[in-house]
Amino acid sequence: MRIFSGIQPTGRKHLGNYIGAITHYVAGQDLGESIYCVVDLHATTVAYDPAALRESSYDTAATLLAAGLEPDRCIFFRQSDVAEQTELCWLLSGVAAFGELGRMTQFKDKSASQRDLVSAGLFFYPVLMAADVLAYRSTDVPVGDDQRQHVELMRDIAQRFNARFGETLVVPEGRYPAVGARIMDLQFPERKMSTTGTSPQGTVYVLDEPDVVAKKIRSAVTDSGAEVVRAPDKPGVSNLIEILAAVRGTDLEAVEHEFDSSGYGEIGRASCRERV
Ligand code: AQP
Repeated sequence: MRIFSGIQPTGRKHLGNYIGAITHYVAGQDLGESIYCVVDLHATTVAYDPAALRESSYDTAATLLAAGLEPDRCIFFRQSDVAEQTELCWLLSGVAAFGELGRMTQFKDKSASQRDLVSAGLFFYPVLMAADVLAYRSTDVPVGDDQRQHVELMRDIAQRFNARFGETLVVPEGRYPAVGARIMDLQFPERKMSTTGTSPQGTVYVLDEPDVVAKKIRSAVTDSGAEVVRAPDKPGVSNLIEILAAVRGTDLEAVEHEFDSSGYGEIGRASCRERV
């Protein structure tokens, strides 16, 4: 097994990144050859300040090392230091379909929020992501649910490349966490917790102090009911169940069962007590 995943150095990393990706990077070190990358070139697809981007690449690297990446147990590097990845991106562009790229949800969402310029880089983002993974003949790609569409596209690109030029690229599998694959904003639980387009009060940052984390969890939006169960009309409570199960390493049913007679207040207090 060869694992590859990348993380953007944009903004401060949040609980969604931590639960959906970073903890799985750390665990991957025990499962096989693990390769992780701070994808600074992906961060240039939206407006950026070069000096700030250089700085946040170091901050993101420090966050991952603090979370448990060990350089003698994995390969950990910065995307822009390996020019061959960008070169492969260009070669893959010949088998990446324009129409498919235009259908990517992330492209549609992010291009709609750009005020000055929708860059061609934003459109090309998934091809660079495919090049990152395919360059290393990776077999497994641990990512959050929001990257599912990009992983499917990279599989299509690899298959098309192989069909045209002979078996060359390894077609990787996306690995999505069973619990915590899509952590939602605590204030707007119908939106995913994210670096951009999210609410500061609804986003728990990994560098937030414990009392700030507790305050954000305590003020999480729930709904007018009282039953602690996952349901489409209970996105806030469903999200708290997901977060608590992920940080405890239990399943979702165990959390529902534990709080089935105690109501929203108690699950909120229990979440505040947990340390990730
Ligand atoms: N809310 C989330 N729940 C679970 N996993 C998540 N990831 C992101 N948000 C959630 C996963 O974190 C990894 C690294 O993400 P990234 O930094 O490369 O950027 P992203 O996917 O675009 O996520 P952000 O932080 O939310 O940024 P914006 O606001 O720019 O979209 C990925 O594996 C991702 O799936």
